[in-house]
Amino acid sequence: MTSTATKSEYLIELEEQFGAHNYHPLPVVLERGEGVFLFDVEGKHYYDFLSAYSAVNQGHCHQRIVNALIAQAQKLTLTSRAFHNNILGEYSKFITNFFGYDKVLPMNTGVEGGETAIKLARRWAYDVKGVEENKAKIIFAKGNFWGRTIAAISSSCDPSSYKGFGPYVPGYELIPYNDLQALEQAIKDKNAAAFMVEPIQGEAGVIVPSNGYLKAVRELCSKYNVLFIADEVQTGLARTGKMLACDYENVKPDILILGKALSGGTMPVSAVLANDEIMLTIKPGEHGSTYGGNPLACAVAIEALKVLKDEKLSENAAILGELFRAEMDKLMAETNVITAVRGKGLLNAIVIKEKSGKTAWDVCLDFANNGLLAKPTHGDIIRFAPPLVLTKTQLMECVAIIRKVILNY
Ligand code: IF1
Repeated sequence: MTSTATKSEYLIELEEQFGAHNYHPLPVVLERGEGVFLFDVEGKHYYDFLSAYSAVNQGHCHQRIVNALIAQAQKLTLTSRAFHNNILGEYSKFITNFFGYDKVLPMNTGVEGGETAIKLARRWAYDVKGVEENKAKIIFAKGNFWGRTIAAISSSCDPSSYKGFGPYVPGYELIPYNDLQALEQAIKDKNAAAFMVEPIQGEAGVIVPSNGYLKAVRELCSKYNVLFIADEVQTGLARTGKMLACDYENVKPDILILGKALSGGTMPVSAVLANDEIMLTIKPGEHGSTYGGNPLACAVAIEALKVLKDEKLSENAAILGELFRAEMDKLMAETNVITAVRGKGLLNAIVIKEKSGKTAWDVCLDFANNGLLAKPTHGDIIRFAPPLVLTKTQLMECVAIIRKVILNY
């Protein structure tokens, strides 16, 4: 560390020099989190408006979740699934009751949840629907994002995700999002196993489908005997103002994928939920993971789900979300910098018009200087997804920061 470099500059340089260059973070080095706040190594504090991509819906270092983590870590952390552990059964009962499914298959990351859902759908297609071996087709919506593995990028339309990583996984078909005619056309195929879709597309830029879309997806999938897989890794767990985004239309997917906030940001925990007809098609030895269903994850996930309910975080997200979008709409009317405001609950985005060479990235740098952390995506979109423990007073402080930066832009 040279004498002129700040602590942040030094730590960023270490990452640059010794870490792979697969991310382009804002130049902020964080060392502590508490509720809606993050603190950098220079002691400056920020409102977190990303929430680790919706993994910390319950707020940073939630006391109850951290306590559950510590208590379990002192007893037993991992046994693998070669043996039983005393928490997995309780957790399985808890989460299946919570969401109303027969069974859960525990995994770690969101992308593993997606992968598991697709394996289940293919197996179900062969064993139950009667699709000819190796012919099963999985349908996705264009603009989907479900992770970075080869299986996940094989369904991507974003060259920065897939380009240069081929060959890709076969048996996929892409249709436009929010297009029921295209869906019906695709799932009429006797080989169609499943339609996997985000109730709101996150990475695509918080794209909210038309009212009634999910209900119609449910009806079409039932009509043609095709599984409806909901990727609620980002939209689930109170983020959009309901426990699940699918709850807005009272629809129950055949396979539900959860991740991120299932651990309140403490460790990777994901889950795939389905009823017996689907889940029991996978037999012992046919799928799994060393860490999947580990006692630490199970203990943490139970507490993380209880916190969402006890603290009424979906209700808070719904109320504050309305207020936030109303404030952003007002701001959009006052300036020509914002061209769109969209979202549901506390999963929102604004679109920024490029102005004299300045972009959404510059806006986010300015937000950071003013004490608010948000990340641009696709060049001109800024996502706003604070922890759901945010209060109305805090939200209005954040609105003031956003206003100040945008009006000075
Ligand atoms: C990155 C965005 C969020 C997801 C949905 C599955 C996964 C994700 C709907 C996979 C992951 C991430 C990962 C992160 C960026 C990010 C993201 F910017 F791409 F859109 F959340 F906002 N399904 N989303 O959004 O979960 O395996 O990562 O646990 O840098 O790749 P994972």
